[in-house]
Amino acid sequence: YRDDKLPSALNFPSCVSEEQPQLGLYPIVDRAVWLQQLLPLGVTTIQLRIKDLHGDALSDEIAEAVRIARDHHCRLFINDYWQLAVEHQAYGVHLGQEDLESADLKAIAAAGLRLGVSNHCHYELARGLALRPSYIAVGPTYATQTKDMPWVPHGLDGLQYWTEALADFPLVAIAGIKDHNIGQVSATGVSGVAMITAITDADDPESVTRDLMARMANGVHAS
Ligand code: TZP
Ligand code: MG
Repeated sequence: YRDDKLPSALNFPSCVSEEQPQLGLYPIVDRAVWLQQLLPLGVTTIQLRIKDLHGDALSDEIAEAVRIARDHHCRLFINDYWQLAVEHQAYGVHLGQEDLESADLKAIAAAGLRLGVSNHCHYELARGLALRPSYIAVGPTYATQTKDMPWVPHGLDGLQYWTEALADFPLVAIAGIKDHNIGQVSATGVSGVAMITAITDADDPESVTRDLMARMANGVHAS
């Protein structure tokens, strides 16, 4: 990593408010049509993570997702494509550590977009936090097949450590989170719980999403 390429003292807007104090269930999806399906259920944060479109098709998909998210007052983070996120005035951008040097972070902040950053260890967390992002994602919480993750899962103890170390800063847990562990994950005090396959591979994604939101709320209250 080249830290000398990173700007300092950026100020990204907050992604939590009095009306929406937590990020909540945070589905990660690859098409705008998922927003049409999930946002009416009350999902308040979502990420569009597209890996297989280019040019106009990519731009149109992002524009469509921004429109749907606006209609539902949902916080939409665009993965990777920060220029298109700025162009279409998305709510925010999500970047991995490897994206931080090439993205124009100043332009993202200047356009008023929020920033979420992925982190997998202490070093990355320090690097991510120095940018003063809107939220920090930490993973892998559990093992996952969805993305190559060379890090040892940190589990609930790791999450508990991060939530205490970072106090009120919004944290998002990711990787391997399913219906059977989401209650325990949210009980650690994380603001958001991100997941892909628990929702996108479900036979009935809508009922699974409702169930996950209910389990998450119970986990928070049980802590
Ligand atoms: N980043 C870290 S883990 C992951 C991403 C995009 C995939 C998580 O997917 P799943 O299916 O919820 O384990
Ligand atoms: Mg990326």
